[in-house]
Amino acid sequence: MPYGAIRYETSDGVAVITLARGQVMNALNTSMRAEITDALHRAGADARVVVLTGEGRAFCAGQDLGDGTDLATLDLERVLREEYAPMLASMHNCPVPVIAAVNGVAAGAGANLALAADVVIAAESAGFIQAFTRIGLLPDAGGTWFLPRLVGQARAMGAALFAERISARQAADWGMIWEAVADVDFDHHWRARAAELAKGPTRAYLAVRRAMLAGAGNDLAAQLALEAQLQGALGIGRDFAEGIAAFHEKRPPRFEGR
Ligand code: LHQ
Repeated sequence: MPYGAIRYETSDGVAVITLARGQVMNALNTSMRAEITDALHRAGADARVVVLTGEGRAFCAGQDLGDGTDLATLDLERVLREEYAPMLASMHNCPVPVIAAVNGVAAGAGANLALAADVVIAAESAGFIQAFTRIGLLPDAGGTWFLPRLVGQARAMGAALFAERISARQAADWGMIWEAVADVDFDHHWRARAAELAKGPTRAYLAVRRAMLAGAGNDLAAQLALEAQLQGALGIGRDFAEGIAAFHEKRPPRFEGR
């Protein structure tokens, strides 16, 4: 699929998807959703980590509200089921870890797209806005699933009802994201983080995601059984053997992601 609404680059095991509609703050339209979905599938084969970021001063302003579509007659249920859900699923099920490098404002579905990543790193000047109720909607793109898990019910409800801008620093303090980084260091920092994960034990990272997310729906016995099952599979993998060898040889491990 040729890309026009995003850019896709890979190097040294890192795939970078850049939302590239800077003139509208990288607002999401049908093409961009299809391209992100496609690129996430591709990245799973091309790289050992994928980074989602935005061009210009925004990460993503959510649904494109100004592309001429008559929003009053748009079938929102269809758009969410057929275009947003596959995009979120391709992120959530991506066979390599996903980093959202939030370079600027992330609003509406743009905020929740970021929160679907495994790790969110934001520039200090960035912010997150659950903008939906400002236009009479509820948080979609997974917002009602991710937000309460990340920050708890009280903060999720406040963020949705007041629809205020939550600064990157506050988001980090709340545990909504992994870290807020000074703007001058941001680019270098997320690239270093991505490079680190690209050299890591990919299968272990995916097992971490799976177990962490399953925990909310499991009782302790079921979760211990899942951990045992996943650890059993990792225990016969090459990366575990390499990790143990490196430990004994007092050297950094050379993981292959297998
Ligand atoms: C935009 C947008 C935008 C187009 C800024 N679209 N142009 C799913 C299913 C289907 C339909 C409904 O929605 C959904 C899910 C959703 O995502 S609903 C939520 C949609 N997003 C929003 O409500 C956010 C709207 N934008 C804003 O609140 C502000 O623009 C933010 C806070 C993002 C940035 O504020 P400022 O930094 O003050 O910039 P600005 O407002 O001046 O915007 C700059 C330009 O970007 C401007 O264009 P212009 O030609 O005047 O320079 C905006 O019109 C354009 N823009 N967001 N979503």
